[in-house]
Amino acid sequence: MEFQDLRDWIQIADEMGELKTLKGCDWNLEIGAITELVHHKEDGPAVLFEDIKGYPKGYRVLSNSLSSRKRLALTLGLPPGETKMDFVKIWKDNYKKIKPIPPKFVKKSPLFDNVYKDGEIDMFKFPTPKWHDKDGGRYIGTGSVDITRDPDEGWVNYGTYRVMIHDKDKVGFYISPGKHGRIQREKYAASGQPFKMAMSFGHDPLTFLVGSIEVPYGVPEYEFIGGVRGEPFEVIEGEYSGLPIPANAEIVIEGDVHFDNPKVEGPFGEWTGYYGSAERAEPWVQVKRLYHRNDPIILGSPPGRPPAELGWYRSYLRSALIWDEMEKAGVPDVKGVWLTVSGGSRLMMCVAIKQRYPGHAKQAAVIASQCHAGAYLGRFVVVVDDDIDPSNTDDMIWAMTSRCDPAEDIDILRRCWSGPLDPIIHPTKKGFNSRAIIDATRPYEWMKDFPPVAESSKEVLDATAKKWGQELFGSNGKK
Ligand SMILES: Cc1cc2nc3c(=O)[nH]c(=O)nc-3n(C[C@H](O)[C@H](O)[C@H](O)COP(=O)(O)O)c2cc1C
Ligand SMILES: [Mn+2]
Repeated sequence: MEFQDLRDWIQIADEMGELKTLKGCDWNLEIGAITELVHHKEDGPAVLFEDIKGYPKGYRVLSNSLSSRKRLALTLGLPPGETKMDFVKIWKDNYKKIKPIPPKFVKKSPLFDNVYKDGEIDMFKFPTPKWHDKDGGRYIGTGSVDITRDPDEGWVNYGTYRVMIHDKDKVGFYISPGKHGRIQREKYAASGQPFKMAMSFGHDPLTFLVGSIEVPYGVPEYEFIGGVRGEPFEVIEGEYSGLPIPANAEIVIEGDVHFDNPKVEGPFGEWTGYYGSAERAEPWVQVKRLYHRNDPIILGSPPGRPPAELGWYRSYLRSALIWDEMEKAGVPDVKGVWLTVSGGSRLMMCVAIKQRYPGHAKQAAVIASQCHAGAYLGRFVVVVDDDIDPSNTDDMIWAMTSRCDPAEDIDILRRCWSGPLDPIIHPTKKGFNSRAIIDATRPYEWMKDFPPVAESSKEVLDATAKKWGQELFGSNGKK
């Protein structure tokens, strides 16, 4: 792996031409708006904010770290491939080989350069952005990980769950039902035993990435990070909580979770593009220790109206997981899977298959819509033939509009897995939603007689692009 911490990563991204540095921006909405401008664009740059208004010169924020394929490949230590589907395949093959590796406990960390205890803690000492106009507060935790230990089973989870500053020594957090941190939190709430928690607000982007994808229950994310890196991930033991904390982190807190007098958390702009879960009273953390490196960097990744960073990188990763789960469920000849970034990498999925038998397309669609990686808060599943690139929205819509007769080819699944964030579900009915299964393949029974496609053969197009592409487009035409 080319980087050991966020600072190495920033330097490499800069050398790759993948980073912009801006000076003099305002934490109040300006950093958020700039992040929106860059994350709405495919392969937009990462942005490092320096000299933030009202804060010491070295205190920085990095946003949009993972939204380009090149930076995602850097972060995972993999080649970027030539196309989106290439990289989905590269990650799918790599994912199968990852074996969790136990962490290495170390004593030294630059986090110990600045340590604050009870009475000295001020969470407002960092240039935490107010990301969007209607947010209920300043969210220091967006590209962050919340660190919790299962009180019965003993294993530790790192989950990316948003964190809002309530007060100079109090923060709030939100975890959706079913997430690992939420299951653990509910065990503490039920037993009444003390619940200590740690949170890291800046670290290398691989830590964030792993904290925000579906690592299996019971597997500590730091062991999965070790597996991706091919070497143990270094952690320190938190002085207050005893929890394993990334040694390479920039800003970390430890504290006690309070269930009494819950505090209003939210609203916060969410990945669906709305304030769907509104604001609720939630448990909060009394901060007992604050550690930070000199000149600390917050890693920011605000969700919001798609396309956004969390859609770009998770479309690659989650599409590969769905593909893998479909194969494990015995669906043959899957040729590609893509979650559209405009659906927040969940709400719309396209699956390409080579049709082998009657019913193959429906089988593929139903399994894709209900397998673990695809089931939560989905909406539309489109199945296409293998001449369609599922990551190309124009291709997918052409297939839908030309190979799908709605009355025949659309089915609805009801009472599927949704959640509080689903904007179209009325607040009193949240929890379930429905799925549209759209068969946009050529009808199996008369596939051979289906009208031929009006275009030159692939060989002719490829040869022509090779000959003239540079002159016409300044590239070979591939993305
Ligand atoms: C930027 C970002 C913010 C997120 N915020 C939350 C959140 O506030 N609450 C939540 O439950 N999940 C949130 N998620 C999704 C979780 O990180 C994701 O479901 C992850 O798999 C949870 O970890 P777990 O599988 O260990 O529970 C967020 C993801 C990203 C990328
Ligand atoms: Mn987990």
